[in-house]
Amino acid sequence: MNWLEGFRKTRERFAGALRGVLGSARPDEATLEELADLLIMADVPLRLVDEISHELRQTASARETPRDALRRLLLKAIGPASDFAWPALPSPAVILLVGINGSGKTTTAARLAHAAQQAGRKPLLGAADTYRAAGASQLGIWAARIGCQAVIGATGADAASVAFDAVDAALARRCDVVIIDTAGRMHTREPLMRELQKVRSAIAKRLPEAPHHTWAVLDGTLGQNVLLQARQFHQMTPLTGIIVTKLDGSSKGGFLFAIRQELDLPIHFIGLGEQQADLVPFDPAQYVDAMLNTGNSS
Ligand SMILES: Nc1nc2c(ncn2[C@@H]2O[C@H](COP(=O)(O)OP(=O)(O)OP(=O)(O)O)[C@@H](O)[C@H]2O)c(=O)[nH]1
Ligand SMILES: [Mg+2]
Repeated sequence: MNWLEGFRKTRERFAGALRGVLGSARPDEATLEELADLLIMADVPLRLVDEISHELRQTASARETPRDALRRLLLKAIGPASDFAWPALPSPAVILLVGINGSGKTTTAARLAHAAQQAGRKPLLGAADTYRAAGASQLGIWAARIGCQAVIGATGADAASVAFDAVDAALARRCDVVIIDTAGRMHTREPLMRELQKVRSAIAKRLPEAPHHTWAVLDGTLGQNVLLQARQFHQMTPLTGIIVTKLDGSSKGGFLFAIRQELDLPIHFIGLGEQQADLVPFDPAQYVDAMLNTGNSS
């Protein structure tokens, strides 16, 4: 799945209006208003939409074309790429994944392990989702498929001790990246959220500087609603970044701008489909170009 296809639903929202804007040296007022409405529906933050409308009104007298102006604004709003790189991680490094139910944590843990392996690291998957038998076995199946090490917690086991065991096993087995999957939890459920603090301190007990990364895995179909989730998780267990999944099923792909503007956290990876290879490093320029592409196919 490529970027254009991954953001197809979002683009379809405003492609028509965008064509009107980009196709003329001087877009008319009705087209600009239509574009603003559609961008808002795609969850592009209001402030950015206002800025875009303002700038596009100026392009008639400026030397910059509407397309160049829009591209410049969007690139500025999305900011630079994250500096995450597998080779730069210390050895061993621990990455903790958190998020609400069904956001894509387990799938993402497996895909990250695969990506780490491709980058020449030796990953270990830790299944600290001990609420449901299915949670742990799902990750075990992934580990077998990828061919990587795994520590799978028994159903009902203490998530914190599974996380400890995973780090311990990684040290014993000389694995150098530990990816820990946790149970989905509502950001509003205080006791469940507290459990994350226990998981975190158990990890640090075995490896003092860990976890090196804590990433919130957010469901891209929910749009800006995930901002609140991310803030709550950030309070419980300081985040070092965001992963957004399911963008292929979302028409609100414009909310990545809101993440960058409201949360001040890097977006490390995004999910553009159901295949293993569909979790890709977030590339701001590819994102902006996918947004501005007005063709109707890949
Ligand atoms: N289309 C699409 N589906 C995805 C993507 N990422 C994950 N999914 C699907 O989302 C569903 C839920 O994924 P899981 O990884 O089980 O989610 P989870 O966060 O572990 O769920 P809980 O453990 O129940 O909280 C699965 O059917 C995945 O295949 C993506 O980028 N695109
Ligand atoms: Mg899961």
